[in-house]
Amino acid sequence: MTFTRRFILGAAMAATFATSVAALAAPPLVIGFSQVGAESEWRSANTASIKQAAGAAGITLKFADAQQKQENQVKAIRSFIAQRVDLIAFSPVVESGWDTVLREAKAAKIPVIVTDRAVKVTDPTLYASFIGSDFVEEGRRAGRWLAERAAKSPQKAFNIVELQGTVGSAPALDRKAGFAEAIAAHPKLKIIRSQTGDFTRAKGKEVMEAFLKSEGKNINVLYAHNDDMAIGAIQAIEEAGLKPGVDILVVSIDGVKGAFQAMLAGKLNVTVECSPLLGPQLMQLARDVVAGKPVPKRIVVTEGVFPAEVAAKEIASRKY
Ligand code: GYE
Repeated sequence: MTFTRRFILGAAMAATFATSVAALAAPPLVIGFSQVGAESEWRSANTASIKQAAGAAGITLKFADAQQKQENQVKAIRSFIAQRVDLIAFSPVVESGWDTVLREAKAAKIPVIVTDRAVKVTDPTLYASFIGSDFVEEGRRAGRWLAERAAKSPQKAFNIVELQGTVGSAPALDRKAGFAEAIAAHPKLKIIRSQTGDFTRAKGKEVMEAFLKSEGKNINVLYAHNDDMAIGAIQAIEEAGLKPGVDILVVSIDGVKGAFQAMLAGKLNVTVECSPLLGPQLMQLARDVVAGKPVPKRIVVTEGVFPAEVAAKEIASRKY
């Protein structure tokens, strides 16, 4: 090898080495993430997805659980600002009341991604992007399923009791609105009681017990805004000596494993899918936002509907 060739080769190797050292030395992206809580199977799967995806992407995740309280989320966001993270992501427990803290993030030049649940803010530039499901459509899907089922039945009236999610949360407001819209043109379908069960099993059971006490055999359908409340309510129905899925049709949303098991046991009639597996997309989006790339303001997750008849075929491939 001539001197010149050796020199070029050496220089090239040194350059490659320098680049990889620079890449290694670049500090990892730091994301502060404020999670709603651990209220449901959906939420646990969502948390796991986000933690795994951050690990796989080499992103440092500062994770804060708000225990379903907005004030805890505001505190967490303020602490992420003080720590000067590269980006803040959060799943807002309720829709309203975020303007002030998001303005503080903007003033500190820390970009924000809203995930899972939407926020209502006066200034849309307060966040870079919102990635999550179309909850109104999920409500419509539940309503359409019921309308079709009712249309095929000789039964004249279907009295519905509704278990709403957390008061003021996007999924509770939207799933209620979408369902109401889908059943509006069907005189057989009527909501007779509607109350919050806060997206938890315990509350779902408790409120269903109260519904059963006051309405008893008058109830033909339970529409629950999530599977956990439906599962809690199923217990209440059984304890009242009735057959869930038969005496009372059970319609819910999420598509978690527990719902598939309930369908296989004949106790739940349908679950509308809402995917919690947002982690990988969220990490990619965070990288793009921090790199200053243009990103869509709204990213909608694609989802399906699973009636009990397909539960046996689908359960093995369910990831949450
Ligand atoms: O449906 C429910 C959870 O925001 C989509 O929150 C989420 C909802 C989900 O507690 O199970």
